[in-house]
Amino acid sequence: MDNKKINNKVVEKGIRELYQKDPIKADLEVFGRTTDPVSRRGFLTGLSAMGAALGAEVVFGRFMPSGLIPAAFASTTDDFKILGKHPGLVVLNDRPVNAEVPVHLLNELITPNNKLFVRNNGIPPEKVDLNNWTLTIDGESVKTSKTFTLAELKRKFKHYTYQLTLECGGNGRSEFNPPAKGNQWSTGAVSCAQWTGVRLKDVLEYCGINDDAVYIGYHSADAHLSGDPTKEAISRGVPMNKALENESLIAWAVNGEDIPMMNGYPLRLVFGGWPASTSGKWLTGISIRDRIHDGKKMTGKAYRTPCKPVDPGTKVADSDMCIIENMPVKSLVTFPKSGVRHQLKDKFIAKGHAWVGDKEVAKMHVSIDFGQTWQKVEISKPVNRNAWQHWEASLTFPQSGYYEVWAKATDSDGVSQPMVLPGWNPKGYLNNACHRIAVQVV
Ligand SMILES: Nc1nc2c(c(=O)[nH]1)N[C@H]1C(S)=C(S)[C@@H](COP(=O)(O)O)O[C@H]1N2
Ligand SMILES: [Mo]
Repeated sequence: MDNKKINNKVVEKGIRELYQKDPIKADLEVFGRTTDPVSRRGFLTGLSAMGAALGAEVVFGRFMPSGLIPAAFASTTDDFKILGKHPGLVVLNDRPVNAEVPVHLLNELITPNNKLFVRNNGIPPEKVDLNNWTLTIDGESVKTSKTFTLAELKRKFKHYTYQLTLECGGNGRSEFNPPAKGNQWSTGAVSCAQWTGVRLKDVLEYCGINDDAVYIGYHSADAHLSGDPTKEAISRGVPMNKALENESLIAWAVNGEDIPMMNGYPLRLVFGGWPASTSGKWLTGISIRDRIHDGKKMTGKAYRTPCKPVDPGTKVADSDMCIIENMPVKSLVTFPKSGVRHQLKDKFIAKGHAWVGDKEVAKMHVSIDFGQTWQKVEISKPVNRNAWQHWEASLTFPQSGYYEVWAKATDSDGVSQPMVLPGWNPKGYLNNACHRIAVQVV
């Protein structure tokens, strides 16, 4: 759909931009929809204009929250190409390279290598010499520092393969209001591929871990954007308990192949369920620290949220920001593509994935009436810890018209996804609001 002309009005700005600035005003400008101050729902005159723009009546329009861009208009259409990646990836930035995957391309149970999103903080190494690539384990809390070649790593330690969910802490950032600086990810900074390597714990234990060990921090071969060789692009890590989990890997392969250059070739850390920024790419070193790792993007506001909730737009002191650990419960509708036309008489099949940090997704629900009612749907067991799970729903609609299918996952502690944007935070992390698609029933 053309974002510039909606409801026969030429909209000067993109609909996203309008809604980002002032959602209630945008409703009025675009659809003439004003908000009932008590119910916070749009008055019906605007809804019929919205229906006209969508080409069908919004059947459950009376339940539709105001200030919400219809999902039919909300998708982005820009696409560029990155070598070795699916042409459908959306490039958000080219220096450093950042690219996300449109949600309908994430339908596979195991994300293929050409659909692994790319999030670079610096400039990847240009040439990789496999025979001379080494990994050094050091730090205040290592018993004996050691350096391994790739061949030694592969020979000395047992190999494991796990399917692991990697999601950027900033996935979903584009929805925050006031906006947060940084890559404006929509929903596509997530993957779940099969990673092969050695257990981080086997390597650390081989070197010896002192009792005062608190954290591990990684070091990598990518360059800082400034080109200054004394600066690291990023150097993050995890507490010892996460480092010593069975599924925490030092990996050299993904889906049975070499790791793609952009995703960390030839060696990387993989910590499923944690902000993907902890999964160091182009890995050259791991320090066992006697303190919380203080490398680049561990301090200040990076990958941290306010320890206590704040009002949108609040300036928060660095000392009141807490490090993000495991990621919150979330799900996607990966099939069909938003905007699909569907025959009223047919069954409607929707599919997707759901995941949550170090826990399991226990329940999955979908709604076709903006959350007034939810239907419980099938969800699979994870193939291993930290792997995403798959859900499938078979739905029917009461009459023809415009609908949205919303999905909501609930984790093993009973915590569900919020329908609207969760706690605003200065850097726009952890948006796990429900995902939705538009359906035209004819
Ligand atoms: N060396 C290095 N590791 C890195 C990064 C980086 O820029 N350099 N980016 C991190 C961030 S912020 C994310 S979200 C993930 C992205 O992994 P991917 O690009 O393979 O999807 O890698 C992490 N590991
Ligand atoms: Mo990230």
